[in-house]
Amino acid sequence: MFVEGLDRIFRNLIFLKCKNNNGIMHFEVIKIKIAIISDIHGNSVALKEIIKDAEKNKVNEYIFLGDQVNDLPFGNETLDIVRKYSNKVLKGNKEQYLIEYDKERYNWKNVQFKNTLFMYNELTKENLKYIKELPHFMKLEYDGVKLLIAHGSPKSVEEQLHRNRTDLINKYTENLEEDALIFGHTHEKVWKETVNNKLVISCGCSGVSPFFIGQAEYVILEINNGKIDDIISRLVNFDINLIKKKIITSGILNEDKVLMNLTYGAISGHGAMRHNFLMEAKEIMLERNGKLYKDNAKGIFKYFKLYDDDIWLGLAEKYKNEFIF
Ligand SMILES: [Mn+2]
Repeated sequence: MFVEGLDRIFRNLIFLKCKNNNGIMHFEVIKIKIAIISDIHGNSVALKEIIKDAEKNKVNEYIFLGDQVNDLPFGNETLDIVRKYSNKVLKGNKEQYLIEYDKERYNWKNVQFKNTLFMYNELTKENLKYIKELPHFMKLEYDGVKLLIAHGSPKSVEEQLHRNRTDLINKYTENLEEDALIFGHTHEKVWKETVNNKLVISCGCSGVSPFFIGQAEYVILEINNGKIDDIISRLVNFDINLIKKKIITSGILNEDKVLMNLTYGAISGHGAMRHNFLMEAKEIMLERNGKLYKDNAKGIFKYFKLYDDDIWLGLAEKYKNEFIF
């Protein structure tokens, strides 16, 4: 571990010298490797495996695209790792919920909302302060290659740039100054495309992807000779049984078991169950109210789909054979 840490420091020293002493000290072409990690959602177990894999691949830099915390209840552990490895970290909608709750203190009684409250109460003061200071997007430059990174879209943490939203992707690349637009949030598998002569990279979901069983996806971007040389999607295994144990000992199950069942379902091969549950909940809620959101919600909470308890718990009863907790 100690040797690994030294190795990383050495790697970054070379990278920095190369960057800062342009014209003064000459180094032969050095590849810059950047690990881009999005949507960890509190899965510190997966994050540790990603870091191991990225270190083995000798990355120079780490970028985190937001939603580091929630839905899994290991937010502090996750943020402690993120803060140790990077200062290129964005906020996602999940951080924004905690930040705005800190201000608004909604008194919503919904069982589903207890997951957000749990994390809010768990976060250390230091970590709460830390997430409040994260930016929505960042402009970065490596060896002349310019990147615009965002969680959802350059406009908002909540906007979803799904692959089929060619209208939005066209809009955001049309007058883009940077060479690449890089984001997460949709939980789609990693994909990349060239649009309007700009590179568009959707970085997948590291913590709770419904497309893999016990595997986390992230991206390694390679910059070589002032050009993006390669975009590699990496898949690493993590221990879902360890997550199960950690969920049980975290205390979250005393608050709301349903979301944990859906989230654990997503990473253990029952992504379809999670999808169907949420679609049904949405349909029933819309039929009943004509809307999914609370009337008194402000800011980002205007997008927080909050289901009535009888819907949330009723569907839990319906799906109980597929629930593990
Ligand atoms: Mn998100």
